[in-house]
Amino acid sequence: MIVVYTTELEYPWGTLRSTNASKVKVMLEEKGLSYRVERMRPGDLWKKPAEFLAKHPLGKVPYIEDGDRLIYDSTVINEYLEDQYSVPSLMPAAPMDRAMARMFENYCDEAILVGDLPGLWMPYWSPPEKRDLERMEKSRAALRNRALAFIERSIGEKAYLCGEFTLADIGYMCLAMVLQVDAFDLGAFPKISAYLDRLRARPSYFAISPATSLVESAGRP
Ligand SMILES: N[C@@H](CCC(=O)N[C@@H](CS)C(=O)NCC(=O)O)C(=O)O
Repeated sequence: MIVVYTTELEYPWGTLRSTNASKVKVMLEEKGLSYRVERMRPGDLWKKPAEFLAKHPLGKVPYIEDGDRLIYDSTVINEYLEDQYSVPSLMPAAPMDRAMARMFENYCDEAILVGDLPGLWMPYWSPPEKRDLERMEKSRAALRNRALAFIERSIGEKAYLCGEFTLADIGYMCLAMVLQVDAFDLGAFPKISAYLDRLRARPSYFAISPATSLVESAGRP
């Protein structure tokens, strides 16, 4: 059984999860693979004890163990899962379509998950009175000006970024998770609003939904 190492905690305002590790959980769910979640202490992400660095040399989550194989980085892990467990395929077939899927995936990582989203997401791991509201508002504005404007244009009339659901959409499911906790106003982005609702309606979203408890989302037998 595959083991996913991540950080997840329950709060009164929802179950919060590592965005990058949530990409991997959704991929495992979409592939119908058996897995177990191993939760690390959030403090270890900053303290980076030696035993953690021995597994992931950057001291980040996620990493997975698949038998005696250890793989880190959400993008690398999801490509590994696609290569190793090819049915159902979550990548288009044609080379240019595959490049498009990878570009959307890369955009989500760079502009959103390690770009403008942490400034909004990290404060939720603290009680309301300790949150930097100005930083959160700046992150919302940055998201609106860059990533949301780009996705609104890119999604067009399609159901998913590449037409069919692919690996490219998975990172945006993690955006859906964060914006749900934030009750983010998507009034100016009707296409994204419908797209994120479509992503939230997929059964795989249950594994990362803020409404899903830790007990309910510890893996798949
Ligand atoms: N490119 C990495 C980014 C992983 C990442 O930044 N994870 C965050 C949690 S969502 C983390 O571990 N942060 C601690 C740190 O940056 O040192 C991936 O996709 O896995």
